[in-house]
Amino acid sequence: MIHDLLDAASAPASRIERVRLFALRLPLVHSFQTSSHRKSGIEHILVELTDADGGVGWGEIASPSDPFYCAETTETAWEIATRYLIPAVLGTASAQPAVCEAGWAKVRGHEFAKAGFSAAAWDLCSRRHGLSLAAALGGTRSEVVSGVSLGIEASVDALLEQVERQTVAGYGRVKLKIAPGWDLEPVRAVRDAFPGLELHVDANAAYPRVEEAVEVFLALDRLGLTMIEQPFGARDFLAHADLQQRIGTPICLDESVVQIEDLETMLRLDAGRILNIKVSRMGGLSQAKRAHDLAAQSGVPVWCGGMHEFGIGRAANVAISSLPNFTLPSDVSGSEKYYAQDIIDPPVRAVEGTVQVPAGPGIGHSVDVDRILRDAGRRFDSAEIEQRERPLARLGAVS
Ligand code: OSB
Ligand code: MG
Repeated sequence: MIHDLLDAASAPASRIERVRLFALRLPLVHSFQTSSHRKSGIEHILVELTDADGGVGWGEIASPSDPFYCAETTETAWEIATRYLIPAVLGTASAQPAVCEAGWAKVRGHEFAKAGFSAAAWDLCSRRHGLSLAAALGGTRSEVVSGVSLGIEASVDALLEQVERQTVAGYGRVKLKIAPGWDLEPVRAVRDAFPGLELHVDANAAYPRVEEAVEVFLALDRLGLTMIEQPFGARDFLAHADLQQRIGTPICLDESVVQIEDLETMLRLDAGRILNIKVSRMGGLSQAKRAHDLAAQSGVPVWCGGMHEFGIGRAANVAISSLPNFTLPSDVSGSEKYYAQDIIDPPVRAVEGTVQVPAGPGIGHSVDVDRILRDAGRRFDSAEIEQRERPLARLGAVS
């Protein structure tokens, strides 16, 4: 029987006894530039939950270091995790995801921080019930089609070289980052050189809401793109709706959709016709599943976006991408596109642009705990704190 892990009553779990956090930095094999900034390495926070029976679950807080994609940073995630989320999960009766999420419900925002804890609870509980995370979430696919996301390069030639490299590696969909000054010329060049490639562009909210900006999108509309992702500001549903009425290419929203209500706004205003579901941006797997279900009911296809996750977050992205309405390629490219050595075994592998959904329990990969213990910078262990003074209950009091 498949337990519904969203329903506490049908999926019993014991309480969480210990939480550890590890801040880990990995170098990127190729530096990545978006409309806002350039990165050569990534620091994420890994969350380990241990329950009273010794069951363990892992999650990843994939917040960027700087508040340029959203307001969160690694620092704010660490603060929220240690002050509020750890006390919340230690104070709840069960490791069941819905119970943990209810435990921190009064904490507003901080979706990336919550998402790491949510994923760890899902991993722990699906393992406990002998289910793969994909099956626990309601996934139906045994493999997931992946695309790759390419940053802004120093020149059009350098970009063409990257596209060549990734198509040779087997990926059939490429997403290009665009920004004012880096849009029509590079996208046309890629379109001309790779006419059959499934191509889309992502502006990460970089365009002002002015008529000259719209001209760029009217021109991009003629290049046969699968979608144009998040041209305008996160709160600017109206600008997206106006543009969507003028172009045939579907607009895809990313930064704009943080809560289910945002998706409802997008649907009501026709501000986009595709949804990028990022587990981190939506505060975790339960919310991501809800967004998937609502989009499915509304006939809006979804795909899973990435935040350069290490293996733990990447595996959770593969699992959610196995749900039926993830009908467009997800950003779940193989680990080696970003990291020389991932922290899970085996790493995520894409063959001909396709990733197998693991059938083993939980995220379906083993976590390289020795490596994490060796290489992590900052760490937090609730067991050490409890031995010292047990301040957690006090810190958990939110008024
Ligand atoms: O908009 O998808 C985005 C990375 C950082 C911030 C925003 C985005 C991205 C990516 C990462 O495109 C793609 C990936 O993880 O494969
Ligand atoms: Mg995006």
